[in-house]
Amino acid sequence: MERSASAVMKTALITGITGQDGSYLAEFLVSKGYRVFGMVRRTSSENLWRVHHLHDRIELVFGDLLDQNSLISALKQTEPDEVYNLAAQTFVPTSWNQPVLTGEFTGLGVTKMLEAVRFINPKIRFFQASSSEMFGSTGDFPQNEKTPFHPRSPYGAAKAYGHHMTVNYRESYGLFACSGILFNHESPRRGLEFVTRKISYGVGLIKHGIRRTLTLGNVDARRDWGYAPEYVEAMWMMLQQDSADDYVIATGETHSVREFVERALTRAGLSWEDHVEFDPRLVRPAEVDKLVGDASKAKQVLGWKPTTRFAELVDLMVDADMDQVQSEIESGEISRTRLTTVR
Ligand code: NAP
Ligand code: F7E
Repeated sequence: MERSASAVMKTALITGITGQDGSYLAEFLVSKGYRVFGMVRRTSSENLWRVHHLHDRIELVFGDLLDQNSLISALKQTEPDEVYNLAAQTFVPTSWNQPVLTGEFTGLGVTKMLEAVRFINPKIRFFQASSSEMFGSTGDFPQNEKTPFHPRSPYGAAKAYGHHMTVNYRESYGLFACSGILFNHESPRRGLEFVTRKISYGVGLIKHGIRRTLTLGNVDARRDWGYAPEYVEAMWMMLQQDSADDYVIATGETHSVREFVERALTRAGLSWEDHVEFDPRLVRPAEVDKLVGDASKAKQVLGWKPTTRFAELVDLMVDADMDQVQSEIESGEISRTRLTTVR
């Protein structure tokens, strides 16, 4: 691929650019003057809605985490200074249905990308999107970079493997490889199956008279929820340091799913009694009861801190989904297929 005329312009390759974080990171890096490449896998129907608005500012290359040569080829084509490995099978319940595939995407995929970096250009700076799910059922609160892992799902176990491999490639080969231990982060671009978006979109459907109920599993689980655009800035900050390291990225606050639902319903002027139902099929084989992160290292070293707090996050997601449902009604886009995905 032809290199830009500008000698100072940095180049980044983002895997998972079609996902929530990939789209925000692409926007952020474009705003910083980067040449941004996104790696996408071949799909039978188009899947670029989160990055449509960037179509003339990003470039796409084909590749799949399962295919080692495609990663090598993506690095050869794009010659990046920085690689952000955001691609993964990210939905925890799916990881029990497809544990092997999750291990291959979310775990081994990291090693495949690290090997590609080592082989093509070991000077490339590498970011791995690790997860608070690695802490699982640890009894230590709040969780920091030294808290032991006890993952409670195939997803959490695969992420722990990817994290350790990132650390190992730094220690064994001197790669500039960083692991961001990211606590839950949300936005109006979150997939509809994750609980926050399921709630905000569900509330939008109820408010517009399309649905009557929101059906949920364990509403007592507690999470540390932040705002996704702020988390992608932390990823970039990690790769701008003099040395590579690992950082917890979190708000330091924990709230239950119940609190999220209550705030969302209140925002829309709806009540729990009329609209929320429990479905035992949504309860997981093993739950992570409580997560809360301590991001003081990121604050001290990177100068990163979260600004969007819980109530503001819920409100912005509900407001966005009220508008989203309204525009889907107007365009006729609300289809039976779309509704069945939000069980
Ligand atoms: P997401 O919206 O589910 O996006 C996942 C991305 O991975 C999509 O672009 C998807 O492509 C891509 N992908 C999946 N399998 C792939 C494969 N085999 N080859 C190439 N691409 C593949 O996830 P997200 O919320 O943006 O999360 C980004 C990263 O941060 C993930 O690694 C996630 O595990 C991690 N993380 C997220 C959170 C959070 O709260 N959001 C917290 C901790 C860690 P398609 O569009 O083709 O499916
Ligand atoms: O569940 C409970 C559920 O699916 C949050 C991913 O980005 O963050 C995410 O994983 C909690 C769980 O996210 C429903 O049992 C109740 O306790 O939104 P979630 P997650 O599992 O925390 C981590 C950090 C990642 O790395 C992952 O990639 O909500 N819950 N009722 C429900 N969850 C869902 N999805 N649907 C329900 O109906």
